[in-house]
Amino acid sequence: MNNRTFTMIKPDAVANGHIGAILEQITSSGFRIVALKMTQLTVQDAQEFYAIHSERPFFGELVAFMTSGPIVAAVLEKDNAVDDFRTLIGATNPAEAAEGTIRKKFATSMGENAVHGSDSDENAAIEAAFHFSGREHF
Ligand code: FUP
Repeated sequence: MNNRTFTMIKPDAVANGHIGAILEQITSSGFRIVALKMTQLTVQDAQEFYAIHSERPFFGELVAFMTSGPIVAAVLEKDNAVDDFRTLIGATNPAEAAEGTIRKKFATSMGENAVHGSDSDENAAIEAAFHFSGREHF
């Protein structure tokens, strides 16, 4: 699946009214939306999704933040999707994100950084399957 990635518009960006602007930047950058939904993670969902970070000091805050309100989950298609999407969103810390990137424009802090983007093709497939059934991919 090297032409697909998974993203979430996180609770901060949803609460701040940025769903439309972020989806517009994603599609105008050449990504096709394959799957899309607004949903809210349970604590169990967030703990499972971010299990790789479970020993990190920020894990509790991360889970609390990611369950604090609705998110928009999506699967995106483009050549070189994982790497190109990570370039489009910018560095994890918005203070270090390049000008024009989604995190530079819409994120408020390292913890509340507006969007998620998968870090590998393998994780993109796992994360897409976590949120969407086969019949929800178009
Ligand atoms: P990214 O791949 O850019 O989303 O970043 P990571 O997978 O390293 O981190 C996942 C999420 O954990 C980030 F989006 C925000 C949070 N995080 C912190 O709150 N503090 C940190 O020091 C690192 C990550």
